[in-house]
Amino acid sequence: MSKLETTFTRDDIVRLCERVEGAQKEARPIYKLTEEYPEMTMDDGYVVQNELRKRFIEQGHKLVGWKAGLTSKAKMKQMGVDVPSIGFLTDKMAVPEGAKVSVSELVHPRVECEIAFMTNQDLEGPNCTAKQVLAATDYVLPAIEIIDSRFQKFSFDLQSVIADNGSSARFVGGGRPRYADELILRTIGSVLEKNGEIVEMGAGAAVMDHPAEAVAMLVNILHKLGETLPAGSFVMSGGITAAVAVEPGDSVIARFQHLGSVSVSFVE
Ligand code: 0L1
Ligand code: MG
Repeated sequence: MSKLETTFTRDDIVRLCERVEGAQKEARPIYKLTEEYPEMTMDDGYVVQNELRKRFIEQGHKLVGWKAGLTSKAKMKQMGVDVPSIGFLTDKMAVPEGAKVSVSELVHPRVECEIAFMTNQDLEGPNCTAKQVLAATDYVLPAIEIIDSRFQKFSFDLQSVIADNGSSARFVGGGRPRYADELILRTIGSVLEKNGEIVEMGAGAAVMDHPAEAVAMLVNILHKLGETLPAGSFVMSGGITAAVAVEPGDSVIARFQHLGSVSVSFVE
């Protein structure tokens, strides 16, 4: 059962959900939700996100996993926040390795390199630990997340971002999946190249000291939402570095030590 406490009425939730859904589907920037609801809380943001997830599932989208966001200091600094967040991932957001992504379907596309986890056991909060996450991990793989803040001129705050499903837009998994116990995820290096130039680099420890800590955090937030993480979930642990803006014509490749690389390019 959800433990969220909302200040919103049912009408507020439906109206804000429809606003976010319209912005996502029509690639149309909107004002951050706190412009209208300055007292909006993070719980309010998750209530709107839950409604969006329900609507997408009713429309036939399949929930394939979750993403932890704002889990590295570089990302938090870039966005001016100090708390991580979570969002859901559906089959409609998945993009094959090497694909061309249309920028005209997005508002402010940016890319992040992330370590993703594929689980093989259910995980449940509120006290999930990184050790439990690793025990429930089938394998890890490299991923690129394409985030897309739908808010005008990036003028957003955490509450609005959470309602907007943590800026989730597309994701690409690939590279060389590996068993997590064969690797030291804290020290795995990652380099993000755009058009052949290195634009960001970092290591797994940038994500909450260990990417499995970010997944445990995600499971504990899911408990608040009244959800568990089922076996067979794809979970992205959060950008290792700051996000990098992309435009038509750009090609991006994320290279990971021991995990191979993932690439994607952008067209009009
Ligand atoms: O994936 C994430 O780190 C979430 C980012 C949310 C804020 C943004 O749009 O950068
Ligand atoms: Mg991310």
